[in-house]
Amino acid sequence: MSRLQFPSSFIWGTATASFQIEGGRDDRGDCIWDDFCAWPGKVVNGDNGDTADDHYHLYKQDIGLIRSLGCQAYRFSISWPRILPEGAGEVNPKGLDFYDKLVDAVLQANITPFVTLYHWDLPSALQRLGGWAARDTAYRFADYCHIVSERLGDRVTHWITHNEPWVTAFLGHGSAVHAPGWADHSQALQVAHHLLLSHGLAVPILRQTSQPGTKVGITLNLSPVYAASDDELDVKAATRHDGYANRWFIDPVLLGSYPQDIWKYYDWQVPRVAPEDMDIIGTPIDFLGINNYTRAVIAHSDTGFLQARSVRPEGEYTAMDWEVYPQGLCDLLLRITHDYGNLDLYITENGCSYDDRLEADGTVHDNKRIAFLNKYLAAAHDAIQHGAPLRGYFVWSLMDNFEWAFGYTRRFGITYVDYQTQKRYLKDSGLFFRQVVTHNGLETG
Ligand code: IFM
Repeated sequence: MSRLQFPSSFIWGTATASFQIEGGRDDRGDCIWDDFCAWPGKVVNGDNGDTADDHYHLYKQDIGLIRSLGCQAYRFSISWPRILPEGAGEVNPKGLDFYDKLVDAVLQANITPFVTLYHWDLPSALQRLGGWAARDTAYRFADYCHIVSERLGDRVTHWITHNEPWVTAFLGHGSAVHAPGWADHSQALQVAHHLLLSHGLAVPILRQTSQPGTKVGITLNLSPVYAASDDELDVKAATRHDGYANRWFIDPVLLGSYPQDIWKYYDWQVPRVAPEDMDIIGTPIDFLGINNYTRAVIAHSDTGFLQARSVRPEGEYTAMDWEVYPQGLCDLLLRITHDYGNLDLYITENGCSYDDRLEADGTVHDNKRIAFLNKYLAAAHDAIQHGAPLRGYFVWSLMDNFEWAFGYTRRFGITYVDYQTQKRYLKDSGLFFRQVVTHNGLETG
């Protein structure tokens, strides 16, 4: 038996997001996901976030759970409509108080909060004014960040502006499978630009209103892209897909410019960009958060927005029908390091959904999840050995929760949640993760 040991300063954590776990609907304004859930046929079973995991009331117990795992950090997000029910204007004091207490409880448990400002719950009032398609929303986001960081910045030392802007832009506005449910690719590109702009506007605000030394970053969902064959057409399609899914977001944030190959390809669909925007978006950040679950394998197609189609390789798949491809995580981390330089990296999400079963004795034997985590963690370790400045890993998720358009039918947690009773049951993968955190490493062989 040998051990893959992580660096002594490595940070282990779990991740969640406000709409997916909080519930507490009466104490916040409406958001676009409330509206989407009410739209017949959009969310499986018509599920919604009204109660979710009732974390709004059970947060102390949930922090106890994180503490019992030995984690050094907890990544959660703030609900914008809980702070500003109308998106702007009057602040809901109860909302600020909730996060104030949450941050204190996290710190008291000796856990560092990593706070995400936007994990998809845009106030409905702002959607009525155009949502992210309206440039003004970027400025409203900056105002909201100011309000939050003025209150919490004396204690929060790690801020994440956005979670997965690609998802908001393209699933929310390109393919209509996420809120607000639009299907217009050129609009999605404009939305992506406004999300990036709002990130750039927020960075200096978060720094100014927090303690010296506070770290500010963004979380992108990134997947390594492989061509389905050596055929030149497939290789070019894979490069386009990489431009669309990865570089369209990393380049503006880290290089201050859109990737020119894909900009030219988009042609008339490119977003309107004001002269000052790229400098704002490229404001230096302290770390990049990476969410990775799988890879993309791409072949040429004669039709479609990108003239590229996904190929489904033989292999192992999770309940989301995402391929288990741990080598992709290592390839991705090394590629980011190679192409963008020595910026601190965190895996802010990684995990998997399987059809878990709660046994009569309260156990959940989720061996597939353990195998998944084992392989992805070994891949992360490999990347560190080869020079990736990876500083931490957050498993998605602390507990089962509302999985967007899949409602409660997909379980990603290392803790099982019985939604009828709101009881939590640590799964075998939770016990496994605790071992990893305790030993700061993995047993192999
Ligand atoms: O549940 C989501 C999370 O909100 C964002 N990243 C991917 C997870 C699994 O789909």
